Amino acid sequence: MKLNVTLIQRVSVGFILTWLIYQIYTTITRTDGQVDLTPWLAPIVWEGTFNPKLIDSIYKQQNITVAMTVFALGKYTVFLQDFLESAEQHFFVGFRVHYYVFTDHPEKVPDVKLGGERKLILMTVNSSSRWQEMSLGRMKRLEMLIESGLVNDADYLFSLDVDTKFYGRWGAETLGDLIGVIHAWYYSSPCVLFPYERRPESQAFIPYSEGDYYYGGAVLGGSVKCVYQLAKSCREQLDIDAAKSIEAAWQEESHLNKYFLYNKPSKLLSPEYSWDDQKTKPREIKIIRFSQVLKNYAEVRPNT
Ligand code: UD2
Repeated sequence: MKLNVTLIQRVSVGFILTWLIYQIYTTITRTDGQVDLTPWLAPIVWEGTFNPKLIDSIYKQQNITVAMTVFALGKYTVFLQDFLESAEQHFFVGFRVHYYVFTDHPEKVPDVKLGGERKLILMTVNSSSRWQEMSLGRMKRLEMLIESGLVNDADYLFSLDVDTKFYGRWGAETLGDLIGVIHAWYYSSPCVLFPYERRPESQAFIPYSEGDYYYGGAVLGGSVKCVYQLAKSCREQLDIDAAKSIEAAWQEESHLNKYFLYNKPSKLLSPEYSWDDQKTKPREIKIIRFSQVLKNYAEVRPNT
């Protein structure tokens, strides 16, 4: 009897290990030169899978405008200089780009020299006393910006974290209807380890049996219409949670993950497009294009 129990335990451990290895193997789908596809046949953009000149020339013929929103509230204005200067070097170079900078401290927005056909629109907003609200409020502000008609002239819209910096090209390969980025800390983790919201009472709830990828909240994008649907839906879900005094595990990032589970992105950006300066570059990451910079949370956040 004792022997049987030990055998069952060994078989179970063996089964779990095999399953974990299989999950990790199927999650790391990095290939060289070949286009990676999600199970719903959306491409995952990795270095070496596209021709930058060719893809830019296709979109240049269409004379597109790319809008980008960035939020710098409270002390996060300190990140704007590096963010904007590096964006000028790498983000849609040669395209018409409109930056919408949301801030409660317009006087702290640096005067960065912009290239031709690139402009910055300052959006002054009210301050907030909690960092969670500044992060959460982005969906509502994005929804309102699109409703206001201000971005009507844009074909595509991205919303990016400000505590970041561009280190490499970010061009037309990132365009599509609905764009999400695979989180740098979870691209090789099995789905059950993703930090999705696991409490059923939250609108962001995802059960352990579901999930495709873990998407970072630092990057979202797509056509203005699709970004509007995303922002509106996430804002509605956030409002329902707020009415029940629930804040999802990773604020709007949790709701974004729920949205993408049922509204699959048409293109995924690899973690090259949202790395973390804290994280050493492994072999499978050929280039870091955009990355979260190191920050002292106690210094930049009004509350911790
Ligand atoms: C993660 C996500 C972030 C967001 C957050 C959950 C990544 C790399 N980052 O980062 O996108 O989903 O978790 O809430 O996936 N902000 C201000 N002022 C503040 C606080 C925040 O302007 O005082 C804005 C700013 O644009 C910032 C963003 O909100 O980039 C997200 O806040 P964060 O970077 O502090 O969040 P973090 O590092 O936990």
